[in-house]
Amino acid sequence: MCPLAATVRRIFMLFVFLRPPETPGRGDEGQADTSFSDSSLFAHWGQDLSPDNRRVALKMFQYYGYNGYLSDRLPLDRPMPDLRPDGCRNITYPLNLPQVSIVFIFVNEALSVILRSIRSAINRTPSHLLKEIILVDDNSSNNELKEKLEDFVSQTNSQRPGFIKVVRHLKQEGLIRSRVSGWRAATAPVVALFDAHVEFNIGWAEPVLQRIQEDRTRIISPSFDNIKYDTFEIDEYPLSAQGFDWELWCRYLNPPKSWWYKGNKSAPIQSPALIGCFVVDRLYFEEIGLLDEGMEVYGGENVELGIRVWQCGGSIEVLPCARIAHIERAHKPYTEDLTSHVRRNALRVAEVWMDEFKSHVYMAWNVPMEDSGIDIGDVSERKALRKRLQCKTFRWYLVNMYPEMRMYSDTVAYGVMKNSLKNDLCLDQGPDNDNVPILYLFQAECVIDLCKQRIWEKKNGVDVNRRISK
Ligand SMILES: *[C@@H]1O[C@H](CO)[C@@H](O)[C@H](O)[C@H]1NC(C)=O
Ligand SMILES: *[C@@H]1O[C@H](CO)[C@@H](O)[C@H](O)[C@H]1NC(C)=O
Ligand SMILES: *[C@@H]1O[C@H](CO)[C@@H](O)[C@H](O)[C@H]1NC(C)=O
Ligand SMILES: [Mn+2]
Repeated sequence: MCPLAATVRRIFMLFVFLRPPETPGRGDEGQADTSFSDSSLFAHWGQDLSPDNRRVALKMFQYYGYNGYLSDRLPLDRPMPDLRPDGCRNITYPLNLPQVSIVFIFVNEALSVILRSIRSAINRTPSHLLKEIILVDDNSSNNELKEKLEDFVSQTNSQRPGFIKVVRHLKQEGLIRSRVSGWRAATAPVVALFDAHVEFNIGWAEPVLQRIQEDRTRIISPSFDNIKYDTFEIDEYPLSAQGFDWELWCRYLNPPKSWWYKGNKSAPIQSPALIGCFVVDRLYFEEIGLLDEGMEVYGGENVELGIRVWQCGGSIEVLPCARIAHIERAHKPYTEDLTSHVRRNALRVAEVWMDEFKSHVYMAWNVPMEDSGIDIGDVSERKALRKRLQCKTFRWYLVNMYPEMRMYSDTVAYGVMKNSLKNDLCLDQGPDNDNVPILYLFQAECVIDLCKQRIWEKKNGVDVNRRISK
C-alpha cells in the first residue's frame, strides 16, 4: 500500500543511498528520511521507557516495521474517530445488501495487530452482512502466530462455527498469491481483500456493498486514513483517487475535476487504479482474471488490476463514506530487495497491457527494451486473457481514465551518459525542478542503476530533456 508521500520518499531514498557524498547542489533533498533509521521510533514516543524496555521495543520495531511493543499494550477494541465527510451519516441503505467475506493476508505480523484488525471488522460491520473472516498466513515464522492465533480462532468459532477460516501457505507465495488464496477460500457473494494491519471505521460496509449490488463490475476501495507506525494515532488523510507513476508505484491522486464539480463530498470518486486493498464481487473477480499470479512478492498487481478492469469493461471507485485506517510501516517485511520485484512485475504489466506505451515503463526503470536481462516469466496466459475479454487499448485508458498521466512522444534516447575516456564522470538530470543537467565525479564507473537517466525528446524540432519518473 501507498504511503501518502510515496514519490517524495522514493526520491529521498535515491539521494540517500545512491548519491556519492560529493554530489553538488542538492539542497534540502539530501536530508535522510528518518523513518529508515531505527531511532525514528522514539521521536514521538517512548521517552519515559526504561532502557531495557526501549531495547525490547526497538527490536520489535525492527522486526515488524511498526511499534509492536505499543500495540501489545493497546486495547484490541479501541474507539476510532468517525472521519466520514458530512452527508455520509444521513444516507440510508437498502436492507437486502449482499454479505461479505473479509480476507486478511499477513506474513510475520504482530498478533495484537491482526487481532485488532479482526475485532474492528467484527465491531464495525453489521453482523448480518459479515459472513466470515479468512486469515491467510503467508508462511510466517513468528511463533506467536501459531498456537495463540489458533486458540483465538477456536474460541471464536466455538460460538460461531466456521466464522474464522485460516489458510496457511506451506511456502512463501508473496502478497499477490496470498490475496488469491484468500479469495479461493471465500464463500460470500462479495470479497474484501485487506492487509492485516488495519482498523475499520464505522459504516464502512454499507456504501461499498450498495455500489457493488448496483453494478457487479465495480471494484471498490475504501478511503484510507493512516495509523502512525510509532504512536498508533489515527491520522486523517485527504480524499483521494488512486493511481501510479510510470515505474508503477502506487500513489494517491487528487480526485478528478468531475468529482469536485459535483460539490458532494460523499459521492464516489472515480479512480484510475487501486493502491492494494479492495472489495469485489466474488464471481466477477474470477471472470475478470483475479490477480496476475505470475507476479512475485510485492507490487504492480494493484496497477494491473486497475488497468485491466477499466480496459475490459468494469470500473473502479473510491468511496469517501467507507473509511479504513491502515498502518503505513516504516519498512516492509517481505524482502530486502523489494524494488527488483516491483520492477519485474511492472514489466509484466507493460508487456501485457500497455501496447506502444510499454516503452514508458522501460524508460522509467531505465531498462533497455531489448535484452533487458530481466526474466519476467511467462505472460502468455495474461495475453490470452486480454484477448478473450476483448479489452480496449491502453491509449483509450490513458486518454479517458488517467488523463493526468504524462505521455512522452518523440523520445530520441534514454539511458546513462558517460564519457568513454573518463568514465568516473556522470552526467545527471540535475535538480528536480530544473532542466539543467549536472556533471559530477563518481567514485567508480558510472553504473546504469546509479546514475539517474535522462530522457531526450524532440519538441518542435528542438531537443529537450526531462526526467520520466517523478
Ligand atoms: C440529515 O438528516 C437530518 C434528519 O433526518 C436533517 O435534519 C439534516 O438536515 C440532514 N443533513 C444533511 C446534510 O442532509
Ligand atoms: C513454512 O514452510 C515450511 C517449508 O518451507 C514448512 O515446513 C512450514 O510448515 C511452513 N509453515 C507454515 C506455518 O505453514
Ligand atoms: C451525495 O452523494 C451521496 C452518495 O452517492 C448520495 O447519496 C447523495 O444523494 C448525494 N447528495 C446530493 C445532494 O446529490
Ligand atoms: Mn499495508
